[in-house]
Amino acid sequence: MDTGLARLHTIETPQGETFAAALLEGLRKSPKEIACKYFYDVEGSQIFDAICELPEYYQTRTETALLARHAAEIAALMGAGAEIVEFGAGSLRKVRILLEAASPQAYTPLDISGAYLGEVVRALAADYPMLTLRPVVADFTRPMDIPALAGNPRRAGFFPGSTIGNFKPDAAMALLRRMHAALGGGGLLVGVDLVKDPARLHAAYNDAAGVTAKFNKNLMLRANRELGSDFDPEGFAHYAPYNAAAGRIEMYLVSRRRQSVTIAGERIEFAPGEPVHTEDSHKYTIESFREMAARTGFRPRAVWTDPERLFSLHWLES
Ligand code: AVI
Repeated sequence: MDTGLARLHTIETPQGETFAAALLEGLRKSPKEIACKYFYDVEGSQIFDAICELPEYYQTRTETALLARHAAEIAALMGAGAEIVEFGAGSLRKVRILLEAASPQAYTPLDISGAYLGEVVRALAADYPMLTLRPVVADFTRPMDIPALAGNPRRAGFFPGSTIGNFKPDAAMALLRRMHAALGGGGLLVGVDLVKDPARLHAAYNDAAGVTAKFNKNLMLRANRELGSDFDPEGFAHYAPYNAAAGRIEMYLVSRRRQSVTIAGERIEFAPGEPVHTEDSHKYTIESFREMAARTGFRPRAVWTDPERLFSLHWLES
């Protein structure tokens, strides 16, 4: 039996892949960019949790309802006594539905933010005292070798929230291939946001309360906190249009004026109106996602969607 003090296991990222190095590399480019994985420090993860509660952000409640409605079927596909491996675990809320329905032997949540993972795992451990919990701090955009648990239970992957959409299609396929390898023959349950009315998509990333803008700007505040840089977040505008031709939301921080910022002793200049690309959020049709997944070693099997076809859940077999 594991306790609430489940220790964080860390899969190290390669040397030199620090936030400072990645930030400077992205801001020296033209056009400028910051990788979206850097959104998720403790503050950013908490702001993302607030996004999930927004009336405009239909993804979380639609996916949660799908999980609840089809939990028994999903549990049967995962099989009893499995090790559920969750990629990019975040708040660990959705997995509770699977923990109740599938009675896994073990749960291995992977997340890039060790501090946040430690916090949420403690709460989960208190509620599931019989579950073997093995939180892993890992960047799943890198190769991941998750050590086997004693008894080598069958793995079932869980990748909710349409995080797959934050990767360009080539990178998404490479990621699915890495997951296929990491699951060692187990299946993967993946949540995928669907193409829909552009106005609905636009509203989801441009909420009235400004929480998504705060999430976007947290990248700069994080740099100020961690690296002592001097970004003025008011000097940048949140801009998140839907590119219908590419089927994706594109997120930017746009400089409102000529300004410079000093990061780790290096001065970066911003022209008025200059964008910094911070995220893409690709939307798929059910068919286009299944076609893509079929090219990564998985066999797409069951798929569930809501009556409005806002969101989809896919069971991919190895
Ligand atoms: C985590 N990911 C799937 C979210 C999305 O919808 O692309 C991140 C996000 N960005 C802005 N709002 C939410």
